[in-house]
Amino acid sequence: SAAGKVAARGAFVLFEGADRCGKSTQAMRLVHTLEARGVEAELWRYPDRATAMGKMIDQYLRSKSEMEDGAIHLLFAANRWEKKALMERKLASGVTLVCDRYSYSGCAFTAAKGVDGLDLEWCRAPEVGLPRPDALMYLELSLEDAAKRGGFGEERYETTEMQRAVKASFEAMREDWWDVIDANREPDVIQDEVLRIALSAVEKCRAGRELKR
Ligand code: T5A
Ligand code: NA
Repeated sequence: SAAGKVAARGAFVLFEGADRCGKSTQAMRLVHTLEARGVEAELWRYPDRATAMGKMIDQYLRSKSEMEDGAIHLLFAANRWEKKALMERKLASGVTLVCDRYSYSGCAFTAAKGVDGLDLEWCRAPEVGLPRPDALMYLELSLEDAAKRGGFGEERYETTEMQRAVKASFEAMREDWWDVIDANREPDVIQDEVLRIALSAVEKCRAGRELKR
């Protein structure tokens, strides 16, 4: 038939980790490096503070508004759901999405609050059905080394106790297929490792091969 060729799928490449581990730095660099190598790539980040829901999240994070812990958790998840169809269209059209935080941050941060009833299992429920990453790079940095990168900002969750609990939640969620990256190195050294992992995910998606998870 005259049916067009199906475009190779782009890869969903995700960075996760506690605050100041270098996610944004690595994600931005990766997009540039991939593009320079002819891989069509876009930088995505969550929360997406540009949407109506994202604006409510932004207000909450900047402590300009208060919300029940369950409600803000669902809002973070809804902020991913509202972008789901677009994300899937982009991936299907062959664009690789380099994403700065996703569902794993969503679960790690809410669970870290230690609120009765809002355990990891509860946190995961609204994430089920969202796109799963083809590669998840967990940037690992000790609290001490993170502290060397400057003081906390003004946002909610930027306290030592919260960050300690967030790291514990990530540890509890950690699965074999994640790539754990030592984030306490020079950005260029980290980027070499990040690029290898991303290119391998891009190749697998292009070839339509079974992914390791
Ligand atoms: N959240 C998020 C939820 O509760 N639920 C959710 O569902 C989601 C998606 C969003 C907040 O919302 C929470 C989590 C967060 O609390 P954000 O906007 O992602 O927060 O957070 P930011 O404050 O922008 O980013 P982080 O603090 O997490 O920092 P990054 O992105 O990990 O680190 P980066 O790259 O900005 O670097 C931090 C500093 O370190 C330096 C950088 O120059 C910068 O100064 N640096 C290095 N220094 C030495 N060596 C290296 N290798 C370095 N790499 C970077
Ligand atoms: Na960031």
